[in-house]
Amino acid sequence: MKRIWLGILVLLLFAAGGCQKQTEKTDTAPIVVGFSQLGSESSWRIANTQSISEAAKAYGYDLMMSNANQKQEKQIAAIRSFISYRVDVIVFSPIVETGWDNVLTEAKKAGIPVILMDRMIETDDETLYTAFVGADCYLEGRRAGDYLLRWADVQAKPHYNIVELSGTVDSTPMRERQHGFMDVIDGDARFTVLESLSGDFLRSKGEECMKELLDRYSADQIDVIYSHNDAMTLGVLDVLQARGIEPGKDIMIISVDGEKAAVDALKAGKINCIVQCTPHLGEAVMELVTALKQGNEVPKISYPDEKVFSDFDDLTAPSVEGF
Ligand code: GYE
Repeated sequence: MKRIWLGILVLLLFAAGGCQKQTEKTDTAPIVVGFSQLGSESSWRIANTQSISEAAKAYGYDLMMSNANQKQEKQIAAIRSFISYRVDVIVFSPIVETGWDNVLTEAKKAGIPVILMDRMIETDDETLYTAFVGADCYLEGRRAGDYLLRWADVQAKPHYNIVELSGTVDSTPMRERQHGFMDVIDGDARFTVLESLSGDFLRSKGEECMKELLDRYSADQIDVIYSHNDAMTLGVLDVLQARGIEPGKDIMIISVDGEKAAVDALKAGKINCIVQCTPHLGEAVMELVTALKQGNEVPKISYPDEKVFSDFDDLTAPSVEGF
């Protein structure tokens, strides 16, 4: 008899525990992070997704991850599902800058802090996100421009034609990498930007854009290609090489990111400059999550340290390494 009573007691305790888990989180429940990744368009993005998953694991947090395959509606739907699940913190990488106010207002009303990772939003209400962690893309654009100035001084030609391959229209890296670059070269009569085409951060579109450009211009009409990421740059290299044009020599190439294949191409003289942009943001994100859960103040904006690799440097140095 005693055994039966004990059995019933254990069952009741389990039932009570189960109920509690569904309705409210106990202090010992793991922290749940809802992460909306924007897609898988580049090696940068894939390394970034991995960095977030590994860091969540290392910190012992449960990660609810959803990949939006380049669609803003899917990101909005993912954020809504994180809100209804009542995750502890929402982390997301906004594909474009505008159109987030409604869903982020819902998150705010639900009392769920939002960390923007890698890309910014445009909003009149800064309280819609708690923190941003990611590259200073404006500085990256300026760094690309600074390299161009240095290179042009050495070449000492009177004039250079530039073609820009931009990333996803209206995304932070597209806007800021363009803005920073233009701010550096603006007013310098040596430079003309012939065209700016969007390759959407995709290798395949980088290829397409380059083919299109070579339909309109001969190779010697283009002096410089400024590409907003390595994926598109690698597509460009394929097209140039297939046409017998030597990238890095016949046309100067500036890229952004620093993935391994691009760093190898830099070392081989096919790319002249890579402005580094790190995808390894996981640790910084989880640090923020931890601070928020402990009720600590967090910085509104955190930028990682990044470098520039170029043919002005010693490219055999161990620090010149891709991800
Ligand atoms: O440079 C590019 C990626 O948002 C900084 O997105 C990121 C950019 C990165 O697809 O390769």
